[in-house]
Amino acid sequence: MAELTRRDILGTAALIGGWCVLGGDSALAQERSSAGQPVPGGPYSLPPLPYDYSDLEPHLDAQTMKLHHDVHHAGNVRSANAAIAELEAIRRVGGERIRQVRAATDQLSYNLSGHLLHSIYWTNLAREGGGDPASDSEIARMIKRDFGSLEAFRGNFQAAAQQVQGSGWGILAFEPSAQRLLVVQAEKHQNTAVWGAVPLLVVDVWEHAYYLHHQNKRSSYIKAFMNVVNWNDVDRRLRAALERE
Ligand code: MN3
Repeated sequence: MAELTRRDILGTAALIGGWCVLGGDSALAQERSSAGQPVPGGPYSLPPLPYDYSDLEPHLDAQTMKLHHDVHHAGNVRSANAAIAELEAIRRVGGERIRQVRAATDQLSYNLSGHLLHSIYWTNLAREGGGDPASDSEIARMIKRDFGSLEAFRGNFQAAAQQVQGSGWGILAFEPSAQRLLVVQAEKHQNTAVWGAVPLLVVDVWEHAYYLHHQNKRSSYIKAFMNVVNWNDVDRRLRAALERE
């Protein structure tokens, strides 16, 4: 029992420091051996891209897609699973460890939000995407109702994404209590969000999403993103959200 407790505490300390120590591997070795892989046994896993890395070129380049999915998103998955394991370890040794709980909860919010948003981002894109949503789709109807026109929505959405302070996301969401669409921002992955709102269309405006191809020109990347929006996926997400209500 004493041994288990000591191991738990050591594991806790390692994770709090931002490192996930599994099976005695160093954190760096773990990082190298498991690139693109989730933490074994964790509740979250990295979804495969629904297309090849190069399929969205010339709008989104293959190298960016590969690094973004295999490294950045995978990192969120690993760290979300690590935060879950960390909180379990803290509870085993007594959940009153305030600073450890705070740090692990913060890591969970950041990384799980990142994982969830990236998972939507990939499916929001398609080679044959772009243009306007089908005129008879639910998403087209609600955009016109709540924003006035597709053009007004586009202006609002692109400006919100462009003006995210630092790293974050522009998000079109369905807000269930008023049954309306909203454009919101997320700073980092988890801040300035609206509780209960369901993300339908998300544009990642972290520099890792565009810097290799678009350098510092976030607006150029956002325009390129709009050229590959999979409106069928956005509409499917809206109809699923409406059915849940
Ligand atoms: Mn990203």
